[in-house]
Amino acid sequence: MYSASTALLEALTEAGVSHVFANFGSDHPALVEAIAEARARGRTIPRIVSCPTEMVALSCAHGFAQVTGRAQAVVVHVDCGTQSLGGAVHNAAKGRIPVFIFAGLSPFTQEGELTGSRNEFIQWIQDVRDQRGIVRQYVKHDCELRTAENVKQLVHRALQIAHSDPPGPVYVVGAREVMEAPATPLAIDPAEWSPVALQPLPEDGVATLAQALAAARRPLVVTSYLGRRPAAVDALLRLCRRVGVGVLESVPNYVNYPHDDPLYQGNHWNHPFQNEALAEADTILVIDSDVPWIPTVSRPSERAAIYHIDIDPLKEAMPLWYIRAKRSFRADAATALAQLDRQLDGLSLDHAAVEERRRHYAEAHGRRAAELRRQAAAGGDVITPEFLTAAVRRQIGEDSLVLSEGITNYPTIADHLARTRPGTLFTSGGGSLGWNGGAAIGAKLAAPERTVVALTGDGSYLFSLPSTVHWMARRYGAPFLQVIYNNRGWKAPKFSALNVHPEGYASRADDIDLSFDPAPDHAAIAAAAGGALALTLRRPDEVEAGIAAGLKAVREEKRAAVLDVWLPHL
Ligand SMILES: Cc1ncc(C[n+]2csc(CCOP(=O)(O)OP(=O)(O)O)c2C)c(N)n1
Ligand SMILES: [Mg+2]
Repeated sequence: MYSASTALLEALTEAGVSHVFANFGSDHPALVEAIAEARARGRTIPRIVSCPTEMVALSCAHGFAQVTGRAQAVVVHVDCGTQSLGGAVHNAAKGRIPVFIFAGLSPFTQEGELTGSRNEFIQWIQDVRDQRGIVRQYVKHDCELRTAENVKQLVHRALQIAHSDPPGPVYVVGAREVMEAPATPLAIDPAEWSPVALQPLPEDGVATLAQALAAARRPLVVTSYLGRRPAAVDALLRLCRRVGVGVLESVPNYVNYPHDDPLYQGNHWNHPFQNEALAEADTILVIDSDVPWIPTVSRPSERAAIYHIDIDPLKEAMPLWYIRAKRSFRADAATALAQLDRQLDGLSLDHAAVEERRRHYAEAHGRRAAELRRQAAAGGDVITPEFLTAAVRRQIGEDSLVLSEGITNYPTIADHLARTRPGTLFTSGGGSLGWNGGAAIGAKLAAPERTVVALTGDGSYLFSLPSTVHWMARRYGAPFLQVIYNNRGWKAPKFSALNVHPEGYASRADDIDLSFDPAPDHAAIAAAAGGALALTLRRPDEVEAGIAAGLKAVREEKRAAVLDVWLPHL
C-alpha cells in the first residue's frame, strides 16, 4: 500500500529529516500503519521519537535545528495537540527556527464513505472551524493536504519555505481520509526544492558601509543572532580586527563573537543602566538583532550614525519597532560581512587610527575581564550564580553544547561561560519558558558525540515539563547535564514590578506570590521519570564535585544528571 502517509514519510526522508517528534492520536492511523509497513519492509524512514507532551516535542525539534540548521518534523494530534504545542510555537517563530509541524484533521465523512471515516466520538468534538488559525500568526506558512496526489510536492514546498531565510516553523494539516488514500508514487529531486539563495548587500551599500566603518572614531557592531550561522562569526571577527571595530552583544541568542577577543565589549540585557560602549560609539552597525538596545535605559548617542543589516530589517511581525537607522539593508550577515571584507581590500585604512581603536577597545575589554574574575570568586557560604557558572565553564570544556534558560541569570551565564566557539551556546530566542529540557534532548540527538548542558532557572525547569523530558532522555539515549539555578521562585517578575514601582506596596510586602517555598525536590522528579542522577547542592564546597559527578554520569554512565543548586533566595 502506497498511501498519502507513505508519501509524507518519503518526502520527509528525501528532504533530510532524520527525526519525527511525535504525539499520536485518532487522526494518525494511516501514518502509524505507514511507519509499521516501512519498518517491516526495511524502507528507510526518519527515527520516530515519542513525546509525551507536544511542547517538549517542538522544543526538541527547536534544539535540533539550532545545532544543525535543519528542520525536523513534529507530529501532533488535531486541534488539541496543536494547542498543546503551546509557547513552543512562539519560541520557534521568534527564534527563526525551521521546523515542519504536521497535524491531522478530524475525518470529514461519517457514513463510512471513505477509509478513515468517523468511528470514534471524539471526532465530532475535535472538528473545529479553523485549526490552522490556532498557529497562523506564528508560522511562516500553513497549508492543508487536500489530496494524496500532491503530498510530496507540498511537503517539499513547506520545508523549502521553512529553510529559506529567515527560517521559521511551517504547519501542514491533513484529514484522516486524505492521509489514508492511495497515492501514485512520484520521484522528486530534493535539489529542486533548496532554500532560496542568501541575499547579498547592494553594491552601493557595500561601499557606504565600508567607508563609514573605516572613517569612524568609535565604530561598534551590535548583534544578537548573527552567530546562528557560525560562518558569520568568522567573517565578523576578520572585519572587526582589520578595522578596529568593537562588538557588543545585545540579548544574545547565539555565540556571536568570541568572548576572549580584545574587541569584545560584553553583552547587555535588561541591565537598568546605560551601556558605555553604546554611548560612546559614533558609528553603529546593527547586524541581526531584534532588540539592539532598550531606549528608556540604554541608547546610542544622538550624534551616532546607525546602519542596519538584517534578513528582516523591518521586523514586519512586530507592531512597534524602529531604530533611527541612516541606511537599512535586507541581507544575510555572513554574505554581507564577506562583501565588506573584500571592499576593504580597495580602501587605504589609516593604520594609526585602526591601532588607536583596537587599543581603546582592548583596554575596556581588560577592565571587564578583571571585573568578571572578581565576581567569580567564592561568595562566602552561599553559592553565587557567578561562582556556579565559572565552575560549570571550567569543567564542561569549550566544545560542549550549552542551552541557557537562565532568565535573570542570562547575563551571568553569558559572561561567565565566556564562550569562544560559535555554535556552543543557545537561548530559545523567544519568551515562552520551558524550552531548555526538550532543546537539550534535540541537541543531543543532533550531536550524540557532544556533551549537552542545560542551564535553567527553577521556574523554567518546571515549565519545561521535566517528567516528560527525563523519561525521553532515558528512553531515547539522550543524556544531558541539567543545572538548576534555584532561587526558589520567579525572580524576573519581581524585578519587573519593583522596576516600575520601586517604592510601592509590593516593595514592602513580605510575600508577592512569586516564591516556591517550600521548594519542590526538582532533581528527584528527573530521577523518578528517567533514572537521572539527582543531586542538590547547597554549599559552595559541594559545587565542583557535584558538577564532576554530573558529567561523569552523562559521559560514562550515559544517564542524565540534574543538579539542583541553591542560590540566594530571590
Ligand atoms: C510561558 C511563560 N509563562 C510566564 C512567563 C513570565 N515569566 C517570565 S520570567 C518568569 C520567571 C522565571 O523563573 P525562573 O526560571 O526561576 O527564573 P528567575 O526569574 O528566578 O531567574 C516568568 C514566570 C513567561 N515568560 N513564559
Ligand atoms: Mg527562579
